[in-house]
Amino acid sequence: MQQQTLAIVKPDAFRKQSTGAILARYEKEGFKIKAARVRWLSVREAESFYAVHRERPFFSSLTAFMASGPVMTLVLEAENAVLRHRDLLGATDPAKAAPQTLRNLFGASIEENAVHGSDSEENARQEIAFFFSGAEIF
Ligand code: RTP
Ligand code: MG
Repeated sequence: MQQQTLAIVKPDAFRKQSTGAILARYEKEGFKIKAARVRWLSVREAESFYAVHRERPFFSSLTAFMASGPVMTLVLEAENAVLRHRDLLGATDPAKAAPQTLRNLFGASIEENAVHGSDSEENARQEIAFFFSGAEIF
């Protein structure tokens, strides 16, 4: 079943100009890019996007980081896209991410870990709607 997921090239990877390499990897792995946009989140938008983590000790640091520079938000489509994308990301901590995963290749720390990916089909739907209208997804 074709499925969509939301990816965010986070500010660390965007700053390091890793965006092109990440997009190339998506295409190589068979993900179709259905929407893509560069944006600079406000702290408030980052807080709203990561609201599920608001009680976590790293919340204020995470949201400041996510608002620290431009990001690229993407809608990716593939068979079983949500899980396949999470596998391609690797573990949250790049030091623990399997070789050749995006976080292993491009992440710097447990916070500056290069890419976000939706973790369930339901969250993917919500996260895609957070950033894109239906008319912006092709
Ligand atoms: P994401 O939501 O960004 O795809 O990452 P994830 O599911 O692998 O990890 P999650 O637990 O949802 O955490 C969201 C983001 O918060 C930052 N983080 N910092 N300092 C810390 O211990 C810590 N733990 C998580 C990371 O940027 C993580 O991706
Ligand atoms: Mg998460």
